Amino acid sequence: MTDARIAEHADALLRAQTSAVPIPQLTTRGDLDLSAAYQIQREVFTRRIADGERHTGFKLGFTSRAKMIQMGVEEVIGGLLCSSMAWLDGDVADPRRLIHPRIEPEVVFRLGRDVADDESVEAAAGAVDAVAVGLEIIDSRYADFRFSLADVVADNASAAGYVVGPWQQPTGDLAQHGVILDVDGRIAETGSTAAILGDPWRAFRAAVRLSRALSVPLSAGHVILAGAATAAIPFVGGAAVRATVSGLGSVTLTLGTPAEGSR
Ligand code: OOG
Ligand code: MG
Repeated sequence: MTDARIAEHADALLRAQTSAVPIPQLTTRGDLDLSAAYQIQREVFTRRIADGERHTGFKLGFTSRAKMIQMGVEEVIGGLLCSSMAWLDGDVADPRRLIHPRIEPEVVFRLGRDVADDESVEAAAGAVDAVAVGLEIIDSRYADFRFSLADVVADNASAAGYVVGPWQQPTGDLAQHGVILDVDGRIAETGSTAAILGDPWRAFRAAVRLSRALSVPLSAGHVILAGAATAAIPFVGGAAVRATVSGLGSVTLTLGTPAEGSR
């Protein structure tokens, strides 16, 4: 794909995100292969960084069957996280910046040091200095939240926001922890961290490999989202959504109503 075409697709996605108006899938306008899709993802991100955002980490998508089945996509994908996506536990997110947001529970890794290009993925696990429960807001820039694999890759794996609960000491055992997603105290989804590629640590290693294939640095202070263990649920105005992972604690995010969004 030509640079001009990549720039055109990046423009469209960036405009959809900043105006909160969805666009048709890019693949309805011609072929898009995965490598071009990742180039578009990177181009949008480069523009956001040029606009003053900071690179804060990396996310995986479709690491669980629940997510693959929900969205009809069968391959693990990566996306880039930046500072304007980061919320604090208990925050109220502004719905005016979102199109049709959904929210899902995540396991989050924090890096205490850079991951070196030449270290093994096993050694890279030693860079993790904390783990936590998280919530991710996904907000496809495509109409009706529908996309092909290449579309969703170009759209940065639908990344729109994330919030991290209290950091915990990293533990080798993350594989069999119960996951609960509740809305205003009512359970909406339940699952197990085993749904995340069998073990969130396996997702961490997949993130190291994928970030290398994409030449995305993993640096001290970055967070890595392992991918949701359950299907995502609609994030509706006024709803307080909490994710709990047994042994890791809880984290909450509320979506404001249009009149009261905090930012
Ligand atoms: C893509 C994002 C997938 C996950 O955790 O599996 C993802 C989407 O579902 O729109 O973030
Ligand atoms: Mg996710």
